[in-house]
Amino acid sequence: MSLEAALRAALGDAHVLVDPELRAPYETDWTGRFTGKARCVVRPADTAQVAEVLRGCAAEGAPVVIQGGNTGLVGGGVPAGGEVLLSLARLGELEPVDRAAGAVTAGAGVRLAGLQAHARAAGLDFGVDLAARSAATVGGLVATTAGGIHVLRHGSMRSQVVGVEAVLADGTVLTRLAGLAKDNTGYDLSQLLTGSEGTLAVLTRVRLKLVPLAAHRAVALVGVAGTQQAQDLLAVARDRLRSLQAAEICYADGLALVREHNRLSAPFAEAYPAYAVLECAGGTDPTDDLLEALAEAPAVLDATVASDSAGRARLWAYRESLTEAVNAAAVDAGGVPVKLDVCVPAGALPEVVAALPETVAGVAPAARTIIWGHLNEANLHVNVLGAQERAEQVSEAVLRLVAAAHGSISSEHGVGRAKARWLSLSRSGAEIAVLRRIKQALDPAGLLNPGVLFAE
Ligand code: 2HG
Ligand code: ZN
Repeated sequence: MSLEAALRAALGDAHVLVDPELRAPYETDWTGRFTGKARCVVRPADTAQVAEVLRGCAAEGAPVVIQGGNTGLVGGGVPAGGEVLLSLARLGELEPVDRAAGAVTAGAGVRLAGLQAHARAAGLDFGVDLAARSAATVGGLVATTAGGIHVLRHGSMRSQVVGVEAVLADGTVLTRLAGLAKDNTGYDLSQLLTGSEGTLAVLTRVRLKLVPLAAHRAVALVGVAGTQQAQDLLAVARDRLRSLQAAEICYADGLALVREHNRLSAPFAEAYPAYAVLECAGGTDPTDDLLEALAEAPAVLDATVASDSAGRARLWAYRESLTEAVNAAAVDAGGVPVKLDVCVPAGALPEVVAALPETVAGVAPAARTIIWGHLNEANLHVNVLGAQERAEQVSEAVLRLVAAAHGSISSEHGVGRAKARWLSLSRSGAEIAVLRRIKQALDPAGLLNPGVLFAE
């Protein structure tokens, strides 16, 4: 029996897609930059079916690429060519919130927005939030250690994961979902698989910690003179605002793109070189505290604050629409953006931001570099327009600049295929040797996400 026939017998005809038209939506990433043909797309319904798929693929030595919501930005969830594409979208089961533990168990295919709504209905919240919330799935968020806008307060995905269920490449199911607050019984497999980008196992269910639900929120959009001033503002906000949960930065060029794409009015009478978005949340209304902190921060050139939900969404839109606005601008110009996600030491942030446009121009003179990011973590999203043909050179130049500043070549999007060849800029030879030994131990035939994390 062919692998496809075995997969059909296991999953049903409707969930093994071989028709090119049906496969197509799975074969290209959201930005249009990464694309490849899958041998077939399989859509298992539960852990047992995932195990059957992996046993079948292992028997034939067929490589597998794993996909959640297909919102990844480093090509880690789309085929390079010829793999079985394992979509976890149907693993959408959400267990009732465990109020005693303050935790919930979710299937890999549960969407972030669904998880948030589920937690909120039980009077709790989920600690991670990001703009792709309506499509990004829990499995992918764990696999890439996604960060987002609330890392300042709650940490990244890694801090939320207290247990996982996963299937190894040979079909073995590992279930560790108890999520005990203290559990000191050897290597922590849940944390090992968190951030492993589908290279070690397929996550099928995860146990996630929940956080208190804040009844009140306030958001400020602040015009500042530059990166250093935004950091000065952040220092005041962190000192004074225990309710601070987000601190973001974008610049005049990015804001102009967003305004054009979303037809938004200017937030202030004047344009400023940089903009910070601050968000506070708590059990009591944080608006007055936020206003006082802004009044005490000399870096503030102008500010607007919103406490009601429509007003907060209006201010967040200037920051959260950047990805879509940049993509639209790239598509209008007949291309796709080159996207890099990096982290630098906080003290190096102003100089790295200042050096980036010139660094890019050195290898792609006609390119436009749009930067934004998570101010508190000094996590920059470097988006380059008009450099599709020079993507490798641009990536190399930016990542070398970041490495020279003692930063990381991947902050929260993962290494994927996009950055695999530059892994050695962030990890030593000794470390990479250990990573490869772990890969070899869990996936000896190298069937899971080949080309992701480790260049082939
Ligand atoms: C964000 O923070 C996301 O906006 C996406 O991580 C970043 O599109 C990007 O480069
Ligand atoms: Zn981000």
